[in-house]
Amino acid sequence: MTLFHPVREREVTKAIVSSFLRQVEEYAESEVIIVGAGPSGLVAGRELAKAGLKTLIIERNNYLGGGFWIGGYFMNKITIRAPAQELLDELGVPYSPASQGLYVADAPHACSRLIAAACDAGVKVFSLTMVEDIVVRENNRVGGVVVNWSPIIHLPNEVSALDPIPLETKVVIDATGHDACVVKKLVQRGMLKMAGEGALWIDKSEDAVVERTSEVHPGLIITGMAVASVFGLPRMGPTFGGMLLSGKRAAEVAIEIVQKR
Ligand code: 48F
Repeated sequence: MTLFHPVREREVTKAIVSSFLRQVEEYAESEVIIVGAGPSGLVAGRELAKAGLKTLIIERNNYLGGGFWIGGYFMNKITIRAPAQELLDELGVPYSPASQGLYVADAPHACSRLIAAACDAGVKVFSLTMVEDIVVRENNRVGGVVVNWSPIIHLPNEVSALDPIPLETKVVIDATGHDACVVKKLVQRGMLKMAGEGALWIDKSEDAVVERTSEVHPGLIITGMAVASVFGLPRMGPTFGGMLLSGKRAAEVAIEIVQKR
């Protein structure tokens, strides 16, 4: 008599492979693809899935959360300015006041609650998957992304000549942070300009990022630090309210686009 139910190795293999392949097949087409699972991407994903949209997040790392997981200065703490602590209340993340209108929370707690909330809402995630290009449609509208396994991209070409996988969608959200990786695919082809992010100025940056979260090219929305990189806005250091509220704004813009299409 053993504690666990008897199971053959082949059953474990089949369970994982068939479940994964079913998900790839199902998400070969989605309504929204979010590239990057940092704070802005996770909030956008949660809002979209809550609104009933078929939403896929693609993340190149084997962990989710981006800079939200690490917090500031490798010290595992995040700061949030009012009114963004309301989102922490909604997620059930404990925090304490640091000074007037400024709150501090444990990054792993905040991040894991946000990841769980996005998953609970119905977001699907492909991790260890890197977006390496975009799919375009008429008038260069963005109609999807082209992905590959992250480790493949780091192998020399002669070893890894592997065709990437195209995934279709109605709208793509670039939530890749400072790098703005999806935007760069358009910049390389002369379809969009990118200013590069400005110097640090906390007071200016967060409002500006939320305000300028928008569709910057047909089918492409930017959120989070990608907004600062595209429009030359100041950076903000380890304060995350702007990221969270930018993610909310990106979801609102995406819902409008999907409803029109
Ligand atoms: O950098 P990141 O956390 O982006 P964010 O949501 O938040 C920025 C803050 O963390 C912080 C800040 C403000 O407080 O300055 O930096 O704008 O998360 C971006 C995620 O995108 C992934 C990357 O691994 C990270 O988890 N990513 C980047 N490029 C790709 C990608 C790519 N080509 N394909 C898939 N994922």
